[in-house]
Amino acid sequence: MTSGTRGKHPDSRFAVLGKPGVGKSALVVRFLTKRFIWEYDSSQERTYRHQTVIDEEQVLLEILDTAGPAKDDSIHREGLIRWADGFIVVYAVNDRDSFDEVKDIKQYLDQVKRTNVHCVLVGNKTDLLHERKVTSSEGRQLAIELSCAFFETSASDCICEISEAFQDLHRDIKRRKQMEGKPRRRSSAQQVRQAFSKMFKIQGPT
Ligand SMILES: Nc1nc2c(ncn2[C@@H]2O[C@H](COP(=O)(O)OP(=O)(O)O)[C@@H](O)[C@H]2O)c(=O)[nH]1
Ligand SMILES: [Mg+2]
Repeated sequence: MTSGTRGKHPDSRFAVLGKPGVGKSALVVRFLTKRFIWEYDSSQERTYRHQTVIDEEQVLLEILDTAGPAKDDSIHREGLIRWADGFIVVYAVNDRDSFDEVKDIKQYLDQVKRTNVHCVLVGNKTDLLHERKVTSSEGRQLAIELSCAFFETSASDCICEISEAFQDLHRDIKRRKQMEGKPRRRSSAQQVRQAFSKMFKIQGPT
């Protein structure tokens, strides 16, 4: 979707997961184009490359909009989970089943990644006020339980919370990459101890 980024390594890779119909494609397209499109091919899995600015920094995001059941045990799906640095797990606030599926999805991510999973929980379709089946506090509570950030969105109404969810996930991933990239510095106390021990060995008993 973004020209001039071919061959460039992405700063963050996101996979968007959730029960079919919760609005994953709508959210992704809204984030990328600022537009809401009512119908998408629900069977199609797509990856987008998107150059944007987050915290005054140019970043290249790769976003995988998944299709089909969020959790299947196929090798293909496992590969996608390994590929991603972080996950946007979506449910629809008017679909209780999609909310109940979230725990299973997170468990599956933990199992495949076997490391601290970066994830944002998104409750979508908040514009459907009279159809709501999941309250905001239930969503927030689940996010705490799963150690995820939490946002409620409406792909049809507003872009702001959607952008925030994507940006938040990028920041989280960036923080971890910085921590991992930092060379471990020995404390000065440790250095002094090592110097003494070296001296002692050199002058040690004959
Ligand atoms: N009212 C409303 N409808 C939405 C919203 N997001 C998606 N939809 C609709 O929900 C249906 C499924 O959306 P889609 O993005 O294809 O879901 P996906 O299968 O999770 O990718 C489509 O008819 C969308 O127009 C939303 O925030 N509000
Ligand atoms: Mg879709």
